[in-house]
Amino acid sequence: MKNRYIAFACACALTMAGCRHDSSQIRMNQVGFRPDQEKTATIDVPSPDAQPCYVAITNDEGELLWHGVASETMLNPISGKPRQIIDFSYFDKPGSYLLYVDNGQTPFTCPFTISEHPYRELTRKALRAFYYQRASMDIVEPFAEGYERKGGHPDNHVLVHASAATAERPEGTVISSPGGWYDAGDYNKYIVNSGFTMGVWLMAYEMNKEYFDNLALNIPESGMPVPDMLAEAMYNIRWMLTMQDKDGGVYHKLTEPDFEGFIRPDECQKPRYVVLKTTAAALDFAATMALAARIYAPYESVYPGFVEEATKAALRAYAWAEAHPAIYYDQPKMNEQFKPEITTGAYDDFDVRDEFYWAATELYLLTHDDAYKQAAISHQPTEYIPAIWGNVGELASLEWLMHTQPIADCRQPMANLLAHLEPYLDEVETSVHHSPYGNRESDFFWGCNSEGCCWRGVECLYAYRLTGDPKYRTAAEQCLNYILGQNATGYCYVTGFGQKPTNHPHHRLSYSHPKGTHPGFLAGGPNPMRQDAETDGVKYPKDVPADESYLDYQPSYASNEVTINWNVTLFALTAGLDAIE
Ligand code: G3I
Ligand code: 9MR
Repeated sequence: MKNRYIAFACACALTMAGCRHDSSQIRMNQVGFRPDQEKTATIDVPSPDAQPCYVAITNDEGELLWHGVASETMLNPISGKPRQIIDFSYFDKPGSYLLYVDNGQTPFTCPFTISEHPYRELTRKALRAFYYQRASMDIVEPFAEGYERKGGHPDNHVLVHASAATAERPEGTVISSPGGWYDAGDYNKYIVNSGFTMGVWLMAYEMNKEYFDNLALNIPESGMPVPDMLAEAMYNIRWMLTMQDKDGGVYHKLTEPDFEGFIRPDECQKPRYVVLKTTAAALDFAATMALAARIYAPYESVYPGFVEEATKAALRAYAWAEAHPAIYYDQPKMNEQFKPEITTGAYDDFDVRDEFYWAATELYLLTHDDAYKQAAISHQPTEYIPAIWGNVGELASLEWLMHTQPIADCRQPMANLLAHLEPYLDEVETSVHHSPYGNRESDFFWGCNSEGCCWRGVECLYAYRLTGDPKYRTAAEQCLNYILGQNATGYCYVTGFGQKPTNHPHHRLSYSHPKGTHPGFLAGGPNPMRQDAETDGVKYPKDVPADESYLDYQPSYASNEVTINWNVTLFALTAGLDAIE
């Protein structure tokens, strides 16, 4: 073994310069590492009995800087594919390097970098993605950074759909509901998903206030006496406020009857409607406005009257929900009763206890009215479910943990968060991704890169903030490593980043723009349900494993769309890590 090793070390030095780059067999974070961050890579090996590979690190000139041996071979529990882990954490010198691997086939190299703030630009681009998503306005230089376009969907002539008709606003009434962000790859605007997105957004601000106060985004509002990150959010919050009816109820979404074609926003001509006021929309709206009233309180001079307006809107929406506690968005049923039929995204939710829990929590934190505290406690769920657009209870639990001592009657003390995370952290040492994510079939579904991976990383950041235990910071970084390349497909799932980035997202703005794919967007990720299979030529490889059921192919909306609720978890993770001094 010793002789072979010496021979290998010599071979490295001799053959480095001529060695081919091949990141397809090395799966690692393609954006970069902090100097004192744990650094690992996953390598494909030809068989389950492959001997540990010899590895080395050189500079771009081929100078040998480090060498070592990979782990024993492990099998991916989902695909059975043999992998080894390289741990080069000890190597901590900032710079650009090559990782050299001899896995018994053709030796190959993969570039990587070490720097003080490797996630700063990714955070900035992930936030700027929301500027690109703005409806109703031109995207112009110098803010567009190469992706300028004419605005579309002024949404100043929006029709009240029959499902939302009232005596004061009968069917066909024209209202104005401009602004806000397009939800995703489509051009519609949805209150439920907007509410969840604003919750994660403003909670991320609260956790990393100083960081975001100093993060310049080059948006039109840059330079105002308000953090760019809050100015960007206000563009969507102001739209949300226009979705509240006179009775306090909130329209579920603003939408064309069926999805628009893959054309530019300024080419779109379909009529747009506000539809059915629902309990979930009212409660997500109430939580958003109560949270926003707290967060923007210091900026009354920039947004005069906003705090009072948001507070009143939140109280009215919550009261409407109490008076209408079970109005659910059931699109097929709505279409049986009302025309035109609506076939766009549903964001349907038939259990609103979690929305009552979140809205009451935010109203308690804003007003300190004990009635809302009692309401929150009465709607607390008994099990700990990771927050997604349709289950927002964890947002409330994290707010209680961050803003009050775990109150005796708040049945979800700190222990629940840590108990929820522990089984995933226990998987890292035997994970072929060296990550607390991606090791079980149930990790893969529509939007899992966000709702599974990024959000698990954000949960770890909350655990780190609440306990100070560095293992949670490491776990959050391991989740980000997965997103940025240490995964079963080898993709860096963020557009514009890495050697093998997502390049063809299901995104009308990218597809219809002469410059194509916009940077900073997180792709949904592997989804074995494959709801888009056979539509528009979407064909998955036969017998593809769950963790590889991903197509970097524009028509694949079930694995390759981009959305606001996914991007907010991406920057909540990257900013939360980048903000740690
Ligand atoms: O959470 C369960 C998981 O526990 C289970 O193991 C898994 C497999 O059965 O399913 C998971 O639920 C999935 C859910 O996404 C996860 O959030 C559902 O199957 C899946 O149908 C659901 O898909 C939603 C999709 O619309 C279809 O309704 C996505 O969440 C949602 O992000 C997506 O939203 C669309 C909008 O409607 C329109 N705009 C684009 C946007 C993104 O594609
Ligand atoms: O583009 C739509 C995407 O935003 C949605 O998430 C997805 C599922 O609702 O639907 C997409 O629209 C497709 C439609 O469902 C089927 N015909 C092709 C449309 C464009 O891919």
